[in-house]
This record gives sequence, structure tokens and C-alpha cells, in this order.
Amino acid sequence: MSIKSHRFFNPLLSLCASAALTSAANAAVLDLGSSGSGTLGGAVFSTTDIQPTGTGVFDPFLTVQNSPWEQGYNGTNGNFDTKRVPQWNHEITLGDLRATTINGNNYYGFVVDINEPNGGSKSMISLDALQLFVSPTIQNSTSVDSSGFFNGSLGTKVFDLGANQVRYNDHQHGSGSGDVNIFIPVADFAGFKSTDYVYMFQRWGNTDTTEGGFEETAIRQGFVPVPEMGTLFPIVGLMTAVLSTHVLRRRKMKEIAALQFSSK
Ligand SMILES: [Ca+2]
Ligand SMILES: [Ca+2]
Ligand SMILES: [Ca+2]
Repeated sequence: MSIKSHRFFNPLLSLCASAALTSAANAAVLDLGSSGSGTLGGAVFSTTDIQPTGTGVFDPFLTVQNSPWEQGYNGTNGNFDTKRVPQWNHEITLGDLRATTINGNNYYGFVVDINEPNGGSKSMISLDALQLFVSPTIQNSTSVDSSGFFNGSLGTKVFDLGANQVRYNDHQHGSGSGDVNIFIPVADFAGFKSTDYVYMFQRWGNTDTTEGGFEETAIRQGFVPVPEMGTLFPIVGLMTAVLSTHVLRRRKMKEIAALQFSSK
């Protein structure tokens, strides 16, 4: 899959530089370090330490934990290494997701609270598989390959990290705040209904082992796109409206950038 830098992140080139991108013949590794960002297969990954909701409550729909590696998806059958079923590991629907606009592109955002031991080599963790499926019906599969890796279907696959990996160095303290944002293009979900179920499968720890507490994933609350002022004022003040839209968009992008890359 292709790797490309994202213009949205240009103001933080120093951060991007810390996210080392290496590419092999069939796989790419996005190393976020403890503060970085990048794009893999159309998905944007970035580090964060902000709370994923305005209320400060972390509300995961996917919880996995095992060592030295772990996998699971947000079903309610307790398959694989899922934990705290069903309260914090359960189905979600497409209508539950919230869109975030980054550099003019719309993404559905997720935030992962990683819980690895701080310090030493154990703070490293790798995301070695990430797949998203959409289905009008509840799905359940425990199909695995010879390595024990899930290889089943949970409906229509709309995103697959493939052989690529994301690495992260967990320097956050405990649980309850985000570590890594995952932004999946909204376009990947085109044609599905808001009532359709969305399944996210994750496998961690095959490159950098998993230890410590849960890896928990929640829906990232989105940002309301700035409306076209011209549609609000169709006749009067058209030029003013265009200028206002430009100013508002720049302001919104600054807000997003500040939230995404708030200092640790
Ligand atoms: Ca954490
Ligand atoms: Ca680790
Ligand atoms: Ca862990």
C-alpha cells in the first residue's frame, strides 16, 4: 500500500520527522514513536493525549488484552482476546461514527487507549492487523490461519491494513486517555446504511509484544464541518461570506491541529 505525507501535518514537520517510515517490498512500517503521525493505506494515524470525549469519559467499544500478542473484534461473543464483554466490547453501527475533516478529507475517527508498561523495551507496541467490516446483520467468526491469526469475515471488508504495521512507544500514564488516533476515510463506507453494524478487528504485538493492561478503542468525537456561509446568505454579502468561510476554515484547521498535537 502506498504511503504519503499529509499536507495537514506540514505545520508539524518536526513531529512527522519523528515518525519514521520504512518500506519493504510488500509492507510498510509507520513508526509513530511517542509522538508522530502518518498515513498508511489511506488511513491516518496520529498520536494524541487528549480525552476522546468532551465529558472526559472514555467509552470503548473494543477491548483486547493478552501477552505477548492479542487480537479481537467488537462482537459480543467474547471471541479471542476481547475483555469486558459486552459493556466495553460490543457492536457499533455506522450511524454511531463521527466524521472529522482533515485537510478537506472526511474521516471516521477512532482513538485507542494503549496500556503498556512505561519505560524499558516493553513500552513498545505494534498494530499488526487492522480490518473494518460493515454488515446489516450481527456477525460472528472465529476462523484462524495456521498462526492462530483471525482470517474470518465479518461482512463486507471496507478497510484492511494488510501487511503494514504501525508501531508506538507508550509513554502515557495508565488508562483513561487516548494514545493513538485512527482515521478511516468516510468514503470507504459509501453505500452502507447508518443502521449497519461496523466491526473493527485489531491484532497487536507480533512486531512489538503486548504486555500490561487493556488496549481499548473508542469512537473519536468529530468536529462539525464549517458550513458554506454562501448557502446561508445567498444574495447579500457574497464576497464577505466567501471571505468568512475562508477565515473560519483556517480557524477550524488550527483548532484541529492544536487538538491533534497538543503537547504532552
Ligand atoms: Ca494510555
Ligand atoms: Ca510492549
Ligand atoms: Ca497492553
